[in-house]
Amino acid sequence: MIEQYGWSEALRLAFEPHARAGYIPGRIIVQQREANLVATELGTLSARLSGRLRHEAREAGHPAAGDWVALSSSAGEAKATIHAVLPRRTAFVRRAADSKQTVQVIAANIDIVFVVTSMNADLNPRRLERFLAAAWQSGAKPVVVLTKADLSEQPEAQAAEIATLAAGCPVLIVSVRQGRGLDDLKDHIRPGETCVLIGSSGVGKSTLVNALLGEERMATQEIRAGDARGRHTTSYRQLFLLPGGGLLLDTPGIREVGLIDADAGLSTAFDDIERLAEACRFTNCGHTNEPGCAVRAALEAGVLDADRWANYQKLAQELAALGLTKDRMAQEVERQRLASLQRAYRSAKKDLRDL
Ligand SMILES: Nc1nc2c(ncn2[C@@H]2O[C@H](COP(=O)(O)OP(=O)(O)OP(=O)(O)O)[C@@H](O)[C@H]2O)c(=O)[nH]1
Ligand SMILES: [Mg+2]
Ligand SMILES: [Zn+2]
Repeated sequence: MIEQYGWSEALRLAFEPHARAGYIPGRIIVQQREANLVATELGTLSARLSGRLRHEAREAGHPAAGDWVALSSSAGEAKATIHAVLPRRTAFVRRAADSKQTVQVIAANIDIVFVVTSMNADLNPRRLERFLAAAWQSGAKPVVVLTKADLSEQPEAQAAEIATLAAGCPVLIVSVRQGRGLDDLKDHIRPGETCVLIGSSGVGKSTLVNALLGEERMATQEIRAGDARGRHTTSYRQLFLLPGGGLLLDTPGIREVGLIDADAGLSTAFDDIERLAEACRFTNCGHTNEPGCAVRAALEAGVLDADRWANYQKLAQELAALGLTKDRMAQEVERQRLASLQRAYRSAKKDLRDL
């Protein structure tokens, strides 16, 4: 059963120490504040964090949808306790809205990030660039999904425009209302792979989940008439097994994604700009009035869009401003790693004593 959820040989190896401790593996398929639902060989269990994990979660963040975890469960009970989280292969993270320090993991161990935006008032190139930077940083592959194509006069022209800022990642035109583009979407969801839908409230993420499942499993709701914003219908993250064998994670709408440690993501999302900057005469060119500046030349020739350039600078500044915080977070991660090594060492010593 857990093979369906992407359990692999690599995971089995990573799990060995936990198996020796008597724990069973599982994948978080529903993440809620208090209890998570975890898919295991014993079926779907409702699981809470162990006291120690709960304590650590205050700083390191909670285990997330898509995480593989080590569980204990008493026979015959549908309840379990999560003791450890396996290292993540990839993760889509954002800075929590209320804090500069807290990282929120939105989806773990994902292969594809569908960046979803609808072809109405929601379509905002600058926000899309920000989402794409975060998506590239996750380690998964981004795919842009333009929904509600039925509302656009010229969906192809709009998609072509979006493709110019999407740095080589696929741009799909979809309309659930017209049944359009769903096969293209399915083609990106391979058996055993995990895809996550990310985007503002009301863009039609849950509608896509229902369409791909072939049944209404997620509630959906009309957007507001006044400003076309969504109503935050989905309130928790849930991973679905699709008929084709792929896995799709629905998430609550997020309007903003605060970047965190996204240097590599920014470079990939703005690959065109990075390449221009390499062509500047001076390696430390500030792209203001230096002679031989390739960026200014591209701006003047209209090859580089001025808004895109401004957005790149803004995101780069945002990351630079986080620089200090980032160092502090790195220290914290190192502290936690040492602490958990010490714990493992102590319990190994105890095991030896108990022999
Ligand atoms: N015209 C049109 N409307 C659509 C389409 N797909 C979804 N909608 C409508 O958009 C509204 C919002 O859809 P949801 O699926 O609830 O949006 P969501 O992204 O899940 O929103 P949150 O859960 O709040 O993040 C619903 O009224 C849907 O019927 C489409 O292809 N065309
Ligand atoms: Mg929804
Ligand atoms: Zn320059």
